[in-house]
Formats: sequence, structure tokens, C-alpha cells
Amino acid sequence: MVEIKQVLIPDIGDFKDVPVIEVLVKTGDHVKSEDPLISLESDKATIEIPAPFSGLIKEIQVKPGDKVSEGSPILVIEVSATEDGDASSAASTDQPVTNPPPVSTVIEPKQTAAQPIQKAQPSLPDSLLLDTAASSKAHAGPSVRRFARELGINLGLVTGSGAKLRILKEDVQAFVKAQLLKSQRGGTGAALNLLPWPQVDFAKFGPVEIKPLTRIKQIAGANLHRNWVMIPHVTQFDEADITELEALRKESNEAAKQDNLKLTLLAFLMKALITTLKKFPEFNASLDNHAGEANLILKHYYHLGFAVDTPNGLMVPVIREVDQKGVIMIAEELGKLSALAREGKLKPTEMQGASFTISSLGGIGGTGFTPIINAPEVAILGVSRASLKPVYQYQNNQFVPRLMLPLSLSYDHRVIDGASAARFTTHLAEVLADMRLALL
Ligand code: CAO
Repeated sequence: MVEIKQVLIPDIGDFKDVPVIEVLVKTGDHVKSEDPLISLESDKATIEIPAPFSGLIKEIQVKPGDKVSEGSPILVIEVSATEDGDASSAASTDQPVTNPPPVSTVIEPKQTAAQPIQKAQPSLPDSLLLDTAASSKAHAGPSVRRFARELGINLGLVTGSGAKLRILKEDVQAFVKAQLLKSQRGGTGAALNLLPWPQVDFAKFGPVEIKPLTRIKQIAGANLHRNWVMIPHVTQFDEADITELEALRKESNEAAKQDNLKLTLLAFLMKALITTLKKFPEFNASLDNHAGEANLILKHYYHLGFAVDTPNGLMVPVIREVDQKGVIMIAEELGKLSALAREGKLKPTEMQGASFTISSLGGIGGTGFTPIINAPEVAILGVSRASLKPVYQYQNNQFVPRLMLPLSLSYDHRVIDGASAARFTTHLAEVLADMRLALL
């Protein structure tokens, strides 16, 4: 039996009117369930919409440049009962079938409301930046389109030097170079007057291998670069005595084991962090700095992002309303979200809305690092590996072994003063040393 099914855009979080950047299938193609159908790209995310079931593409209802939202029709698939297990159940309804949530989704950290910060190439004039409709008409292959999209360049403005004026990667590179030179000579003072990046033929010195960066790394890299260049970072270091906390964690873990749950330090740390964020609200904020006005947006919600190391690169899932959750519930969500991140199955909504981020390298090692702020947040807490250290106790006049946790707080110096940062880490260390303070 054969059935015609309508495929719609599934729940893609807060995104609306997102441009289609690529249609990855054509009429007559046979797709398997989960095969990517189209790519969408908002200013915050690149989303691939997968096929909800296997079948034959009968009709494509979108083209690059079209704008879609949840529920927009994408294409029509002919499903035969033999090729799709879902076909018989779906056949019983006349309702259009909506896809499952997108699987391979890459979300860039949320941006500020300030429009200029949302551009991928802050030093290029706005008119040169990505215009999806114009770019989609340009004569260029998929890899060149991808390259231009990563740079945020409007391909419609690039002159091609290939056959039939086809745009080559070199043309895009030459275009960017020329525009950067122009903006430097323009003398606005905004461009950095840097030497060109060294072009070295490494093969002259020994054998080499070329490995493309993953898509997640490329997107995360562009964001990290912007945040590093645009935010004046300072990092405040401190140590927290977590001897008692670690004893509590081990004890609690004995009980949690029966429920197949592991309470990691990060869950307790999040709980302690909420107490400190409530005392220092300017750390749970964003800077809205545009049109000549600067405002601090203080958030009355506590959604914590946490960096997860995945085989494809760094992802930052978000636990919402951490202030309303206990350590056990936080630990459960930590485990669930990090597993989804590692499998590449996080939904866009699971990576949005963080008000503050933690990056913990404690499970791996190191004594301190300088994390890059996840814009538009104004601070990020880095955590390194706890170790036993001799700590001098004045009351007993002796050194005692204590488990010390290194903290590295990077903050936006436009918003936060050094003194506030030192007070913040001191308070956090006090709470971690005595978690009863988190109950007050
Ligand atoms: N000091 C000492 N030991 C620590 C520790 C710390 N600060 N933090 C965790 N550990 C221990 C844990 O207790 C656990 O030990 P046991 O198995 O003996 O109980 C072990 O290290 C592994 O913990 P974990 O890292 O799996 O768990 P977590 O909850 O602490 O962290 C997560 C979860 C997702 C943050 C982590 O797995 C991860 O991906 N970290 C990397 C984040 C990253 O890449 N940051 C850099 C961003 S910038 O490039």
C-alpha cells in the first residue's frame, strides 16, 4: 500500500521565518528516515530537518531563500508500507505528519539584542554580509556556498572567476581580503591593523594531513572568536575548600546508586552558584549596548549553560530554572543533557536561554584556565581539577590536608569590576565550603 504524506517543519524552538539555505533532496529521490531534507540557518542556528520516515520524494515545496516556521510545509513523500514501519499507523489519519525534532542541530550561543553583535564579520560593512536570497541565486557549488555562509558573506556580491563565471573559494577569499583592506584604509579606527595571516606550505617541512574542522567547531569557533575580540575579558582565580562537600557527595552517592544516579560535583556546584548569583545579580545579566545607550538586563531567571566536550566539538546545553531544583534533579538533567549532546541529539530549545555558563574541566585535569564568555552573558565560571593541598589553619597553628577546587571566573570588564569579581568568587568559595549556606 502506498500513502502520500505531507512533511512539515517541526518544533524548532523560538525560531520563526528562518531562511532555507539548502534543499538537500530532489523530486524522485528515495530517502530513509532521519536523512537530512533541508538546512535552515537563522542568526543563531544551523538546523537540518530530517525525514520523519522513509519514502520517495514526490514534491518539493520550498526553495533556498524561502522563510519557514514551525508547521510550514516542506515537501511531500510517498511512503509504502513495506519501507516504513510507521506507514500503516500514519495511513489511518488524514492529518499531515510532522517530523520528529531535528537531530543534527548546531546552536550558536544566544546573542544580545544589539544588532551589530549578531553579524559574523563585524569588521565588514553590513551591506556585504549574508543575504540569503541573493546568495542562493549566485553561481557557486555547495562547498563554496558553505564557505561563504560560514564567513557570513553575500555571494551575490562576489564575482566568479571559474567557468561561466562560477564563484570559486578563491574568489570568496579575495573578496573578503579586499573588503577588509578597504575598511582598514577607510580609517574608521574600528579595524585592527594586523599583519596578514602567514601562508605556509607546511609540506615543505615534513608530512602533513589536512582534516576539515567539524561544522560544530566552525560555528563555535566563529562565536568564540567574536566573543574573545569584542568582550574585554578578565579572569579572576580562586580556590574553594570542598573537603566537606566531597564527603557529602560521596555519602549521597551511596544512596543515589540505588536509583542508578550519579551525583557529580557539577550538580552541587550549580546549586552553590545560584546562591552566589542571587547575591550578585549583575553576573546573571546581559549588556544591551546599542544606539548609543548602554543598559544592563538583569535576569530574574536562573538557566545555567554547561560546556560539554563531544566528539564533534563543544556544545552548551542549558538546565532551566536551576534555582527551583534540588541537587538530585540537577544531576539527572546534567546526565541526560550531556548524553544527548554527545550523541548530537540536543534540540535547539535545549541550548537556548542560558543566563550564566559553567565550563568544568575538573573531570579531566588542570589547575586553572581562562574560559571565554558565552555572549550575551557577562561572565563564565571555569572549574578545574580539585586536589589535596596543605592548608594552614591559624587556630590550630598547623597545616592540614584539604581538598581544594580551583575556580576561574572570566567576566566582562565593561559590566563587572575586579572588586565585584573577587567578592563573587570569595562568596562562591564560602558556599562550597559550607553548603548549608545554599539553604539559607
Ligand atoms: N575535581 C576533581 N574531580 C572531578 C571534578 C573536579 N573539579 N569534576 C569532576 N570530577 C570527577 C567526577 O567526580 C568523576 O569522578 P568519579 O567517576 O570518580 O566520580 C570524574 O571526574 C568524571 O566526571 P565528569 O566530568 O564525567 O562529570 P561532571 O559532572 O563533573 O562533568 C561534563 C560533566 C559534561 C561537564 C563533562 O563531562 C565535560 O564534558 N567536561 C568538559 C567541558 C569542556 O570541554 N569545557 C571546556 C570548554 S572551552 O573549550
